[in-house]
Amino acid sequence: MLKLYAFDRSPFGWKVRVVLAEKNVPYEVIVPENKNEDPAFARLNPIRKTPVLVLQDGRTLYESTVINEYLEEAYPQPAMLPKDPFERARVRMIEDTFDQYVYPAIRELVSSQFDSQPPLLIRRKADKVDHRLLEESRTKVREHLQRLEGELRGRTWFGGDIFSLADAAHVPALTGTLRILGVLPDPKYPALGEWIARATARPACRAAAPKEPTRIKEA
Ligand SMILES: N[C@@H](CCC(=O)N[C@@H](CS)C(=O)NCC(=O)O)C(=O)O
Repeated sequence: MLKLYAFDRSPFGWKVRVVLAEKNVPYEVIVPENKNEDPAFARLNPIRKTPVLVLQDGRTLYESTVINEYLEEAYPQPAMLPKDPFERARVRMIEDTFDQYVYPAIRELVSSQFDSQPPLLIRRKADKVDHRLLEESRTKVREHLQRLEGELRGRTWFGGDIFSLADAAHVPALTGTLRILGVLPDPKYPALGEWIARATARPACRAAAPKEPTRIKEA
């Protein structure tokens, strides 16, 4: 059986779990301990980040996008990339912008106003909030949501008719963190609201969700 080294609430492991569940691939989850010190974990991923996928023959893959591309090729059904070359590139572009830009903006939105004590986010008192970072990150997140809203106009999923690798990549933020923060749903983004309702109803998305979701604790 495949082994997935991942943390319950981490967005990159979560996005891989969505693809594994969509493709109905059996796997075992391993939560690494002391991953920064453990030489055995460094042999799995010298960058020491999760997720890591260990294949049945012991070979390993890391980087969530690469893992999901591997899963798409190794387990082609159901397809999570469209057939048309432009549409495939479009899906990859939307996925990549999550990893490179949306996730870092959300991380700043969180770190500017909360202390992290997993699974809790402890809201800081106003004088301990980094208001400049909060405003900057809020603006960035809104710009990304506006762009994603545009990508969904006239489409069921970011992949058009198919629930794609880009959809899987956005499940953690759109159905998780941004809902927990109260940023979504927002009537300004109706297509994203409908996407969230559809995504959260999917059995694979439910199966992939964290066992112990993040909660906010007011200071
Ligand atoms: N680009 C990597 C990012 C992976 C990543 O940042 N993983 C987080 C957990 S979601 C992690 O391992 N953080 C711990 C650390 O940086 O030491 C991917 O897509 O897999």
